[in-house]
Amino acid sequence: MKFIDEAKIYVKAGDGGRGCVSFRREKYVPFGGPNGGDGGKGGDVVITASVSHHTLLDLKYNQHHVAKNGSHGKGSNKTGHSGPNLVIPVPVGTLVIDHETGEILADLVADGQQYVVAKGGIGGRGNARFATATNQAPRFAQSGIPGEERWIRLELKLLADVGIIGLPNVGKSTFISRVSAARPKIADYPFTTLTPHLGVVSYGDSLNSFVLADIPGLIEGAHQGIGMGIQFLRHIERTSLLLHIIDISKEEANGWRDFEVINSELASYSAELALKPQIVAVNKTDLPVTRQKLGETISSFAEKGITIYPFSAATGEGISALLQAIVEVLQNIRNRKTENE
Ligand SMILES: Nc1nc2c(ncn2[C@@H]2O[C@H](COP(=O)(O)OP(=O)(O)OP(=O)(O)O)[C@@H](O)[C@H]2O)c(=O)[nH]1
Ligand SMILES: [Mg+2]
Repeated sequence: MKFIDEAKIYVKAGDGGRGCVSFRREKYVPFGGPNGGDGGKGGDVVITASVSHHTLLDLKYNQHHVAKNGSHGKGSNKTGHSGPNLVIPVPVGTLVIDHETGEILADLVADGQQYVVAKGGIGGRGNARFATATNQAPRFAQSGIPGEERWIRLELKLLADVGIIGLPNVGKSTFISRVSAARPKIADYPFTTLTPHLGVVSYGDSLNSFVLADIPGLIEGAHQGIGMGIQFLRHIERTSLLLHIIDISKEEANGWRDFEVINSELASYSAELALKPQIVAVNKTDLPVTRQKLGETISSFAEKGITIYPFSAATGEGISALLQAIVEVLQNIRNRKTENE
């Protein structure tokens, strides 16, 4: 399942510094010549593809990017310092588009690939440069050229990093709405979600943002077409990690049994999917029945070596610990991927 992440940003390169008007003044040198240095170049705005960035989320909230100006020239033929380039890191796979014309300026496909979106202005020439045989003491210098500026659009096709699985009604959609801008329908009946939804989640550092996919709930027999069937599993085939949500808020619910039902449906769909790492979380800890059954559920999973993350999508309790766990696992998987490359 593809999903476009977008950000529109304003970039302005630094202006060139002004050239200097200055004359040599030394004792016993009656006619010191002009010695005004040139202005420094303004910094460029450079977009750089980086494997450690995964979404455009931080750029959505940070729209203006202005590089520093070059400094002005000085006397004694000193050229002003150049403004440093302003580097904007984006995920690998980002398209850089001119907002006004719609023209694709760059397709950044490799780690470290760079594109200068706004060139810094060159510095103005100091008066030393204008000395001629007929005008040996020019009293003028150039001003610097302004840095380029433009609005650009960044576009990234995202693939989900984490897929949410579970029975209908466990609160998959409520969770994704709580942690991202995705707004799938939520209701107190099974099969509320009829199509997959993706959301970008940021947790802590923007480097840790990831894409979460909510798909319709599965039930026993889904592989035979019961309920919504298992065809939606193809949307999470390429994720790195599954978030398995369990609901024990009904008296008769048994967390372990539900967990096994879903896993056997996964296995009927694809052995590869069934082998993906899972984080298991119990939702609805705000409800008394859930709280009452939580201890025994945690122990029954612990016996199999599985940690349970309890949370409430309704109140937000436990969500931060759950996101932390997801981000840590993803980080490990991403690190391993980079090592292998
Ligand atoms: N009390 C309580 N109710 C919750 C919580 N999370 C979700 N719910 C409720 O559970 C019901 C189902 O929530 P959904 O988010 O639609 O569940 P789902 O897993 O997406 O369901 P399907 O799309 O049908 O598979 C809704 O009535 C939610 O309001 C929670 O933390 N506490
Ligand atoms: Mg849903």
